[in-house]
Amino acid sequence: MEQACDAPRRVCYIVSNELVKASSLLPSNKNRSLLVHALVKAYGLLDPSGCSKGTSLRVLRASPANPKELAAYHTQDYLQFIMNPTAESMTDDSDHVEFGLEEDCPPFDGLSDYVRLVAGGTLAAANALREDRADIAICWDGGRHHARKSEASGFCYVADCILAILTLKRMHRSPDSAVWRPRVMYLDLDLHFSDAVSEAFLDSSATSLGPQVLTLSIHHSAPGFFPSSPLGTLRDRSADRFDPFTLSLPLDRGATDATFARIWPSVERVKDAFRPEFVLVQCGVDGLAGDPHAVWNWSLNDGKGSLGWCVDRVCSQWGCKVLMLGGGGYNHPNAARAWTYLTSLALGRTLSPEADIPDHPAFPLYAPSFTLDVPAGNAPDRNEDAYLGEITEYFEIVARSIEE
Ligand code: V1P
Ligand code: ZN
Repeated sequence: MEQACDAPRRVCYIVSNELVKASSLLPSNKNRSLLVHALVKAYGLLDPSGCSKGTSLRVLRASPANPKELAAYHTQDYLQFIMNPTAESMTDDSDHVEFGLEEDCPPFDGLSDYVRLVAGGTLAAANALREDRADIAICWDGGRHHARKSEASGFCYVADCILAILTLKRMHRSPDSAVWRPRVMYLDLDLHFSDAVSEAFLDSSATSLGPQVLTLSIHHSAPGFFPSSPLGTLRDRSADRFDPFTLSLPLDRGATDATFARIWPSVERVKDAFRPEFVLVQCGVDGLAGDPHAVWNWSLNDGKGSLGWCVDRVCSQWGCKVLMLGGGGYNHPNAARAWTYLTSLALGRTLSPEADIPDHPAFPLYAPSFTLDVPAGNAPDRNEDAYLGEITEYFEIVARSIEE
């Protein structure tokens, strides 16, 4: 069962056998990529014939990013190391520790292909938007928001979000020779704070030409919860170095659709103040109910405030070009459900949450519901009304300072 959507849109979806193979080796998410793209295909979402009126779809292959593209952010030392991790370099010296290739980010067979293909996939999506070949571009294998210039961190080896923002913000000369400096909003919905992306653009707005990038991360924050960073808290607006273009919206345990519905007007208030041309949405799905983190209690498609509702607002109401990336999500069948459902929203072919999962080789993994919904559970929502009111006031003041 599908609902039609009339808004004309050109959607571009990034996938290739090489990308799926490489992503499926990621130690934190083994085989997730296979499951995700298999479910998207099983619903026929990539069949051009299934497009509703006014929507077109292009499936783009991800080709590996070249060294110059990676060096737009990463250091040569880091690239050289992760592109050639030999047994000796991993054991003989402490470089792998310096570059973060331990604990959360162990080296793995296929790492260099993985890095090149994920960056290549996200950049193909960003370039399709930048060159006005698409209105919405999707790369579910991207969204690696913890990787730094010269350090892998939190299951992230390549800073594809940052590379995409750098691409989207690049100056453009239009046919009439006017210079265009697009504004890019980065909205991160992952359970974890987007530390590396937020740090990369902190204070970058202080140029005479005005700010070009605004980052807003909605995430769980608590002592000891990864990643610990002062930037991930509700930051003191009166502090000397407060940057209204680097924003955090921390939520407590148990966040439900009702909490997201309550904070969403603040997100849109900031968006309206900043007036971005491009929005990059990091759609990490580890805040959904059923994720092994068991921190938030967010639904995929129960209605207002659900992840699907929020992403649909961005795609349908914001009037921006949208880059949708993946991120965290450790209940792999639920990640596949979520990104399939979000793909259907982007295509204006919203799948019914009650839709039966189509028969395909991974079908048994969708037991016991065999449907596309990810409903909330029973955990209590610890985000109190007073705190959410404080958030509303805080973001109203921030939005005014953005408008100044
Ligand atoms: O908590 C930590 C570090 C390890 N230090 C001692 C503290 N790391 C987390 C990393 C979570 C990364 C999330 C990535 C994303 O944002 C998407 C891009 O979702 C961590 C966790 C955890 N539950 O927070 N590492 C591990 N679990 C882990 C578990 C088993 C084996 C290796 C790492
Ligand atoms: Zn996460």
